[in-house]
Amino acid sequence: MTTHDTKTKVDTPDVTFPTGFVWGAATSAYQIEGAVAEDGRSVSIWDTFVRQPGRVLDGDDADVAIDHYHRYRDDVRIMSELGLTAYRFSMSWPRLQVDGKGPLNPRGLDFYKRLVDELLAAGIDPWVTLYHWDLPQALEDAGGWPSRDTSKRFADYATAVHAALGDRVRNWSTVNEPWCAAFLGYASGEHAPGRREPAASIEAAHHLLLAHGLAVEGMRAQGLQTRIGGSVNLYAVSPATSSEADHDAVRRIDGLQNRFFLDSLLLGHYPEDVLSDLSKVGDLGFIKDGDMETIAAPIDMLLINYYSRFTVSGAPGGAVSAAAAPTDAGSPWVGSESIGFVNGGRPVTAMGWEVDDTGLHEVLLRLAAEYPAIPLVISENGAAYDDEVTPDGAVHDTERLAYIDAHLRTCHSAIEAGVPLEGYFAWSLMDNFEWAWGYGKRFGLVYVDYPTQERILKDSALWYAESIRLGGLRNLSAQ
Ligand code: IFM
Repeated sequence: MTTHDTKTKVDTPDVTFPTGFVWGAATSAYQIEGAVAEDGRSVSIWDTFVRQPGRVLDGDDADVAIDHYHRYRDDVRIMSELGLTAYRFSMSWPRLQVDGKGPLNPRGLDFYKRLVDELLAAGIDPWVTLYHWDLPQALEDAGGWPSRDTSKRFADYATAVHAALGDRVRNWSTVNEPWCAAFLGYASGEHAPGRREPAASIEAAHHLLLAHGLAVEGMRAQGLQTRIGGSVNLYAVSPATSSEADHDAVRRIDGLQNRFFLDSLLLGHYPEDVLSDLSKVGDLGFIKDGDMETIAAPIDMLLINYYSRFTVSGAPGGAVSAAAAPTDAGSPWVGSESIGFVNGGRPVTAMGWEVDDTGLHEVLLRLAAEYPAIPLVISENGAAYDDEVTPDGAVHDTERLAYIDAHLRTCHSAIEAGVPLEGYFAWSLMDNFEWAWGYGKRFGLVYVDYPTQERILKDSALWYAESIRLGGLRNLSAQ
C-alpha cells in the first residue's frame, strides 16, 4: 500500500458529529472478493452474466476483482489506518451456501469468520449485508426472484448465517437495494440475470421484500442481541417544470423508486397509486394475504443509499436518461417507461449522476416526517470520478472529497434538525467492479491499480481519516 502526505493537521472542525456517530465505508462481495471458484463457492448470476457478450463494458469480469478474498488482512489494515469505526460488507450467498440450499459451506463461512475476527481485533465494527445481488445461479435456474420460493430460500440462508455469526456481528442488513435487484435485473436487463420481463420484475420486487421480511422473522426468532435492517436506495425527485405532466412523472418515479419500498417496509402496504400503475403491466395476484405484515416485520434501523436527484418530465419525447446504461438495456421504470430524465443543471459525476446534497436532506427529512421514527444510517454515499495517479504517486480526487464533505454536512444538519441518523458509510472503501460498467468507474476512497492490486490512499481517504479523528469536518474553503 502507498500512502501520501499523512502529516497530521490540528485544525478544529467547524462541524462536529455526536459521540458514537458511525464513521464507515462500504463494499460488496462480488465487487471486491474475486476467488470465484475457490473453497467450494458455487456460481452466481453475475458469474454467468459477465460471460455473456455485451453485458459488461469491455467484457470485464470479477473473477479476480480486487482480490480481497486473499488480501483481506491488508485491506483491514487500511481501514485501521483510516480510523474507520465500522465496515459494511456483504456476504456471498453462493460462497456460503452451495447452489442456495442446504447446510452452510464451512470453507466459505471460515473466510467470513476470519474477516470478522480481523475487524474486531482492529476495533472496527462489522456491518453485514446478506444479499448484494449475487443470487446463486441454481436459484435463478429455478425461477429467480420472480419465484416465491426464492424468498424462502433467502430466509433459510439468512437465518443460518445469522446463527453462525450473530455472536460477533451486531449489525445486519438483509437485502441491498431491492429496486436495483428487481428492476435492473428483470426489467431493463442491465444487471444480472439480464431478463427484460417487466411483469416478472414486479414479482421480483415483491419477493425481494418478502425475502427481507421472512429473514427478519427468522433471525429475530433466534433471540440474539443483534440489530437488523434493510437497505434501500432513495432519490430526491423533482419535476422538470411545474406542468401537471411533470408532477405526475414525479409521482410515478418517486412511487416506484422510493414509496414502493418505504411504504411496504415501514407502513405495511404498497402505495395505492403505484399498485394501480403496476396493475396495468401484469396481474398482481402474487401478493398473498399476510405478505405485507411479513414485509413490515419490525426492524431496528433503516439503511439508506443516496447518490443523486432525479429531475423528471412527463412531456412526450422528454425521455433523455440522465443515467444511461453502459450496455444495451431496456427501461427499469416499469409502467412509466415514457418518463424522461432530464439534466437539472448541476455538476455531474463520472456516472453522469447529478451532485446534489440538498436531495439527501430532503430524503432524510421526509423519512422523519412521513414514516414511523426509526434509527437511520447512510449505508452508501459517494461518487465516481476519473481518478489518475499523478507523478508524485498521489490521487488528488478533490471532487470526491468535496462531494463527501458536502453530503456529510447535510447529514449533520439533518441530525441538528432532529433526524435520528446514526452513521455514514462512504461508498466505496476501494475502487472495484462497478457492475455493468466493469472497472470503468472508480468510487473508492482507496485507488486500486488493477494490474498490480496496489492500493493507494486517495486524498479523499486521507481527508476522511482526518475527519474521523476530529469527529467532524474542517472548513475546506478556509485552507
Ligand atoms: O456500486 C454500487 C453498489 O453496489 C450499490 N449501490 C450503488 C453503487 C454505485 O453504483
